[in-house]
Amino acid sequence: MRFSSNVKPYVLLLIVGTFLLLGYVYFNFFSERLNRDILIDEDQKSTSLSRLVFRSRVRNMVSPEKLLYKQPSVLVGRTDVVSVTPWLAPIIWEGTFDPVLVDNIYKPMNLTIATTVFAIGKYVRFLQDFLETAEKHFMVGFNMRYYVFTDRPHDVPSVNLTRGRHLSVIQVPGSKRWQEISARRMEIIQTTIERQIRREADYIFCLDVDSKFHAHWGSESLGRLVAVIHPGYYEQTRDRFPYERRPASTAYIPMDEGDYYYGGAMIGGFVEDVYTLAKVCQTRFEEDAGNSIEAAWQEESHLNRYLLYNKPSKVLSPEYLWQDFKAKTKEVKVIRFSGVIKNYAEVRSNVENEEVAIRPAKEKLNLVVAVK
Ligand code: UD2
Repeated sequence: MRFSSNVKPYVLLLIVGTFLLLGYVYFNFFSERLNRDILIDEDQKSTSLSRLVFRSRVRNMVSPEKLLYKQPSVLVGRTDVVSVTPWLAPIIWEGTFDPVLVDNIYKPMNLTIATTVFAIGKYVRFLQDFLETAEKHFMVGFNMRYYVFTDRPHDVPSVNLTRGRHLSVIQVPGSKRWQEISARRMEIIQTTIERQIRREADYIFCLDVDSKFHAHWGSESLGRLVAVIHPGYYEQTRDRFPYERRPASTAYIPMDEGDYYYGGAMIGGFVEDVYTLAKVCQTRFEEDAGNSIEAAWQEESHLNRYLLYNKPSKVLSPEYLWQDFKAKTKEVKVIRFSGVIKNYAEVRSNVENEEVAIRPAKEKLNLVVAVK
């Protein structure tokens, strides 16, 4: 075919335009497929299809010039604890990081941290200490947005917050079953992320309210997906972890699998990663409910199953989740956050009817032995 000389440029332009358009379509379609393929878990794949936009993003670790700090060594360091997982995620212990250096890297990023906390029924009484101690020790110097979920908004104490820190109270229904409150947290976190947190924060921590901060908890804990090792089980072998052991549950973990036993009192990371985690755990919880099964430790069991196959990028040592009834052990140099001693029978709504509900956390171990 022959073209007249003034038609040629238009045809060329048309061909180039078509190629550019095809390239654009190809890139968008396949880059998305590629991202999906990185995910391991089946349930996570379907969740990733969501087109929500999040603020969270990976940033360069820029250290200010002329900052003076102790020279890091490759030979001298803590030898009494393991500070890296077999998949090469750091395990954060006192003495494995320089708080001044880490904070100087993260603070100029002008990050906003979301903290969700549930205070339903009588648990509202724990809020004052939780918030007051958080103001002293938790992510100090960072923009903070607390999201308090409660059925008793009028009982939320007024606590003085430092500049850049805000608190929102979100009313949620109460419940007669403490197990349901614990389990429903995943669903509520998920919907609140969808509605607002994804636009308001870069990182999120979801914490138990019946706890206090006792020492520095800062930017060393920031990561894509962050979990904490439960203080009750870090010296145990995996077959003694209180994972869900019934194959009928979607939280099931066989006896010969498992890395650590993670505490349900803390999940953290990029808002997007915590959103996916919450969504997957919620879906599995509902699937179990449809089959009349409730995992041994509700959302904590689903969390452990999720983290076994979707490894956290950072693991916090039990310094970040202690329990007041437990004596400090030699490897724990500093207790940063600890669950207060509570009278389960008094604070929980339905304990008088259910033997399992009054089983305090320290007796979880007995449960495992029984299962075994
Ligand atoms: C463990 C976990 C907890 C959760 C639970 C699952 C630790 C230290 N804690 O704690 O995170 O996985 O097992 O069973 O590993 N809540 C209310 N009102 C209620 C009951 C609960 O607001 O009536 C909220 C509150 O934020 C509380 C959280 O749910 O901190 C967990 O409940 P819990 O502390 O009673 O559970 P516990 O001690 O068995």
